[in-house]
Amino acid sequence: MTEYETILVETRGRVGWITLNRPEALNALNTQTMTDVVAAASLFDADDAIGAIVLTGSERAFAAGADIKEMESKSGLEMFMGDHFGDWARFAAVRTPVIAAVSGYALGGGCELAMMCDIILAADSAKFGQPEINLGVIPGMGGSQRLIRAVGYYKAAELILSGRMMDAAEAERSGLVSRVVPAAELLDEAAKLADGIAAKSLPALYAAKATLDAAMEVPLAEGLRLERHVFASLFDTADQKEGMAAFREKRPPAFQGR
Ligand code: CO8
Repeated sequence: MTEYETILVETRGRVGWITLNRPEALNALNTQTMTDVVAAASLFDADDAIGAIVLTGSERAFAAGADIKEMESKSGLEMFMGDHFGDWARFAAVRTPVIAAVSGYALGGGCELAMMCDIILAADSAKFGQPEINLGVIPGMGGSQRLIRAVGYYKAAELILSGRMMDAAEAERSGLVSRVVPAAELLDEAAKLADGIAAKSLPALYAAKATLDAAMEVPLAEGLRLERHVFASLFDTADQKEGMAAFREKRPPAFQGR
């Protein structure tokens, strides 16, 4: 089992769980956290026995941002040449569906990390925001791009320019969060959702995620073309035959991931 410094990692059934674990810093994301999360997510992603990943934090904080104390003294050249935090792109690129289970603060890089996931489930205690403007900087892990796609230009502009936090209800109304649940039920709800997803056909999950990702980037006609090709390609899987036979035979499908 790989050793990690800043996260806890566990496999439960077909779900890989990653828990950010720097309580002394409200799970602020330093370079080691990035290394740990990317390594753990990559291992889960390479494992066909894993059909979903849950990323969570503590009750008080999902993550209160990038680690300000680690960044404070760096020069622009150091940030640029060190590609500081660039490796998070590898986390965003995992093919396995990832659920962010957010309780407490998801600020700055914490909000941006949640937005690298496919689904954001929030406790009613969750608080989202991009407060970088208060530090004399701007979002640097995707916030200025992904938040607009999630909540629209004007809401994103208000949040990024003012640094204001929004609560879970506002985040749900805005479309950032798929569902808000009582804080005490967050992990159970995340487990239920993840177990359900992980029981589906793995090739279909990868395909669905790939087309969802493409929708964020490509023009409609190109996205529709991709969707048609990917849809057709799934008819070469045993899982498609099983899924449709199970429907006809009125029984639950038993997917094999091929
Ligand atoms: N970095 C480092 N340490 C932190 C951070 C952080 N982001 N957030 C909290 N901590 C530490 C505090 O310093 C404190 O440590 P100590 O006890 O040693 O003083 C401990 O966590 C507890 O925090 P507080 O005492 O402040 O707790 P409160 O309950 O009073 O306040 C808040 C909670 C409101 C969340 C407050 O801690 C806060 O405002 N934190 C900073 C939030 C923030 O500004 N986040 C954005 C950071 S910048 C960023 O994310 C940029 C991302 C892009 C980087 C890309 C690089 C290329």
